[in-house]
Amino acid sequence: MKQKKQKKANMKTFNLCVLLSLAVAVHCVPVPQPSQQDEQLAEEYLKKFYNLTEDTGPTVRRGFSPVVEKLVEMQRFFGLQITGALDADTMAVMKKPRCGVPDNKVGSYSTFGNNLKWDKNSLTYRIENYTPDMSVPEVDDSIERALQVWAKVTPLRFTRIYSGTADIMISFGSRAHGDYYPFDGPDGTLAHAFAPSSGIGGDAHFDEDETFTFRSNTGYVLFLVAAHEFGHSLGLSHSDDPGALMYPVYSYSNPNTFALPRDDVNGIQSLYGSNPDKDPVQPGPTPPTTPDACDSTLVLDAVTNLRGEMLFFKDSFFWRSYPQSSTPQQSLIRNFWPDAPTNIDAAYESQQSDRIFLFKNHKVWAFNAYTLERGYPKTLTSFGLPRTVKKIDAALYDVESRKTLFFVGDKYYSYDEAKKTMDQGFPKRLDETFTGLTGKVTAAFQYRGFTYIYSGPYMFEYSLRSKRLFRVLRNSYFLRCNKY
Ligand SMILES: [Ca+2]
Ligand SMILES: [Ca+2]
Ligand SMILES: [Ca+2]
Ligand SMILES: [Zn+2]
Ligand SMILES: [Zn+2]
Repeated sequence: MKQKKQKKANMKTFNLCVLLSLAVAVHCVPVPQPSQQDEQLAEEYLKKFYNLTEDTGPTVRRGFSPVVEKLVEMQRFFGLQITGALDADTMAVMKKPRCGVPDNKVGSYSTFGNNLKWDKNSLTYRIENYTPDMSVPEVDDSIERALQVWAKVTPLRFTRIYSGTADIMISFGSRAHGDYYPFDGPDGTLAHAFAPSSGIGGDAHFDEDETFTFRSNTGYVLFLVAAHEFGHSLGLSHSDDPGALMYPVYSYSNPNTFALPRDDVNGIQSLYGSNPDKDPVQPGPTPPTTPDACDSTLVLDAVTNLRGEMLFFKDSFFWRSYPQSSTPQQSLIRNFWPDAPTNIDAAYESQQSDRIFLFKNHKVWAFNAYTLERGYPKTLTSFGLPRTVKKIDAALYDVESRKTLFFVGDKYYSYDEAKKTMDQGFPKRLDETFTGLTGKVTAAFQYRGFTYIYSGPYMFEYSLRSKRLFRVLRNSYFLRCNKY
């Protein structure tokens, strides 16, 4: 009998590793040596997804082993710190559930090259067998909708056949299943698919050792996994855009509200063009776009410190910036805090209680590492803010005074973290303390003793103690654009 493991909190476990590693950076605990198990896992990962081979000829080139070269390639793809070592962040990414197709290029959407695509727009598909995890109609519906994701934005049309050989043969199998790419049991590789060509080309295989679901966020949503795999079946390779469907790592999103992201639309249309039947009156949802650190007009939702790092929030995403590194790593908020809201208003870190607070409208969420604290979300009144305050623009923790400042319109409040009460004499007018600030406050945080107040794409640098404005900077001062 086949054993099926419950994958209830997989992502969470990995995320914890990532967050705990933040503590390492602050407290300068020596990085622990990777275990033998991790080393072996890493080697297999690099062989499977980064084309690391056993015999790479002369192993030492300028002092770098092929393993380190491939590791650097992998770290670059995922926007990790390029250390060439098996640090905690790198191991955490390697342990995430993902697609079995190798990551062959750094960049946003990519194709397999050599114009590898179907030379016809009418394709057939056949579902060869079913997973016992879901009902037959649920599997049929998931597969059909996953193909329609691509049909909606291209001239491609899919017809189901029930016998014979289809262009896209779809099957479930475990371990060795008839090609040279055996699956690996529960987790790890979830599925793989082959680029367009005859025979096995276009076919999609799903690892039966996974628990697939129709729409639940426990187990893997078949629709999401299939939509990704069919991207390969049609000629797309992996994207390093963490918001893209073609990102190699699985992440849950609600299948009922799924819209194909911009990066994937651009990718598939580069091969097949747009949908000639698209309704010009009701063109459907706008493809979601991943925020770009290189966009000089970018207005951040919130900025905060977290255990010595800087976090920059925008829409469903955030960037982490390590003090020692110039490459910020972009991730989906839900991959770290599954219970957190997106499009937040404000964020701050209370060093007092080792919590990060996220604000949206009249609610506040408190997290310790990735865990939502009991009793949250609460309302803004839990801080003693008046009921008339329906949302805040920004929040900032002042290390020296141990006060948290809440920015609301042209005023700000001061909260005493130790006493857990609002300070008397507030709200104060912004310009009493922050001279030169004319526009609305959009985000705020402190770094190395300076206070940074964001207003749109600009950042005002103050000393709180002397109430002096030092410089007006651009977003890009901390959130570096790392293209080229
Ligand atoms: Ca085929
Ligand atoms: Ca697997
Ligand atoms: Ca804000
Ligand atoms: Zn893939
Ligand atoms: Zn296969």
